[in-house]
Amino acid sequence: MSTHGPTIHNADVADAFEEMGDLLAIEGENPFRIRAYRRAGQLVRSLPRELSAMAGESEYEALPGIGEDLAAKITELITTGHLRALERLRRQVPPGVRELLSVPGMGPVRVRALMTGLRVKDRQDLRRALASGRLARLRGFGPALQSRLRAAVAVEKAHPDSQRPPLAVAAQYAEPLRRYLASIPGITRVEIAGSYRRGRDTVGDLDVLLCAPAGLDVFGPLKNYADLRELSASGTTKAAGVLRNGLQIDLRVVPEESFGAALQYFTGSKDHGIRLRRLAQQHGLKLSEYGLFRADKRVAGETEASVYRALGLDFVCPELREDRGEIDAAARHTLPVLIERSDLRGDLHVHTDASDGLDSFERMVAAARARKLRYIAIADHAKHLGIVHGLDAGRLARQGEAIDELNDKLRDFRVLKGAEIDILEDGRLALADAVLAKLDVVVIAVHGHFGLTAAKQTTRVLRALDRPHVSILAHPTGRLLGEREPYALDFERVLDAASARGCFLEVNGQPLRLDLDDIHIKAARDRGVLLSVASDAHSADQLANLDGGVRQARRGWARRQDVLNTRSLAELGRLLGRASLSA
Ligand code: DGT
Ligand code: CA
Ligand code: CA
Repeated sequence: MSTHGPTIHNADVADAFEEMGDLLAIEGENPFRIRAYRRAGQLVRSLPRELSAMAGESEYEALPGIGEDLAAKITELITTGHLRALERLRRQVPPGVRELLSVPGMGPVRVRALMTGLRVKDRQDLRRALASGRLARLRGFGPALQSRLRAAVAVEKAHPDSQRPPLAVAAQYAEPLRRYLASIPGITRVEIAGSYRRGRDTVGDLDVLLCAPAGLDVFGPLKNYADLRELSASGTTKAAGVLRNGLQIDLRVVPEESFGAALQYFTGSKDHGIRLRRLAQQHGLKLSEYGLFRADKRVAGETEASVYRALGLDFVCPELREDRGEIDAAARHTLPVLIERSDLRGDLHVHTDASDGLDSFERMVAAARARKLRYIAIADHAKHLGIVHGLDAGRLARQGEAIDELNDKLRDFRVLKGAEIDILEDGRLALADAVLAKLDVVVIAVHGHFGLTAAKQTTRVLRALDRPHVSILAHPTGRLLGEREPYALDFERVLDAASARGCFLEVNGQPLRLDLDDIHIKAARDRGVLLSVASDAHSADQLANLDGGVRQARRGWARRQDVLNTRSLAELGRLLGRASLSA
């Protein structure tokens, strides 16, 4: 790995495309081209597979929204590490102007207006234009925006690297690093601890634990790692570094006999660790990253399990170590038996090329069978304003016929008829009740009007849940990691409604959604509202999102019995109120 140039990750391609889109917009280019780059950027960022691991242009072109031109650009980036078109644009747009894009409230259209209207070329110019009142003369720069910009230019720009990357993005850096470290002679164990191991939805940094003989220089070989931007070692046991995407890494080398204690300590969470140490004290013991000690005698520490056992606790899975009652439960032997991926029998939210998916439903079915599922629900978008290629009642009926035909041929697998239906602003649904009645699974979701007040948003969602035939509320909080906060919603009331009406809440496994989050999952589970762990796959590959969904469900204490799609088809039919599925 060290002999080649740095790996080009999906995030690098996404950054390049998004920057292309921004720069073209500043240049006042064709909106379609701009949108094409932005869409491609978004798509690439959330791809579960690395582009660099794909077969090449033919496979890129099969991705939605990637045509010949973009496929060629991906190839150029991956093979050369550069994009000539981007470098050209960068030369045309002054750096200060580009930097203005990072000011909250500023987009390319506004940057362009500033540049052409007031010859603003950087932050300094913007600050002056605000101070002199000249900005007010510009169309679209009202008092509200002005005060927002004033506040924004007053504070120093946060370094974009300081954002917490989503777990799936961190994994694209962490796993190659893990493999590289494991290949260094002398290193016998590599564990990535911290929030990464706990499966948190985003991670602040990577905490890497290594086991190697005392005195071995492991950091020397690491300096050759292509994805590493900087590394500063203090001695042979401790180092800190930064990866090329800005992700920090903390490295520790620990001896075999205290590896478990160190793993326990650096896995955290901090609050879990503090509570554990307090418990150790109550037992007259001392717990540290070096082991569990009675006076000077080590009583445990070689494995994590030995530490928990010596404290009278059941083993606590990393996903649960957030100080949310897990230590008490471990002491009382009442920890939940967490759901595993192999418990899932189906996936109740997948898309096909009938709407905005990539693959035919036959391919989705084949991929689901290969992943040992017994049923999937095709839940393509229903037609509605702003939904591209959404299905209307007629196309949905024809898809239903095709599904019936396929089901007749399939053994040990069932394709369920479903749809993902927009919740309109007023809480109505984008399809009529009579159409919904014919479906096996009705997935509803908010896809717009995110900015409503909590009262309005809650009323809207409750009204939608009140419709007959509704099965599942998809990605219930609407967050997009790093991009969009959850909308305002009274989740307790949504839980009440779901519980009263026999509806289910989704745990969407898309890497940037992971929605519900762990806290909400636990609340739903505690209330007895079943969860649908779903891939929301838009291609056969993305069925892998189920893994992320399961990890998230585990963090919310979910057991097999808390999850709808662990049930047999007959049981599912009963829970969905669709007798036809039990046949
Ligand atoms: P992150 O990186 O912000 O996503 O979250 P973590 O949990 O990975 O936190 P990090 O990287 O600051 O530290 C890694 C682990 O090291 C943490 O989970 C527990 C342990 N640790 C760090 N600082 C402290 C501390 O002050 N007290 C205790 N008890 N443990 C600590
Ligand atoms: Ca960390
Ligand atoms: Ca750390």
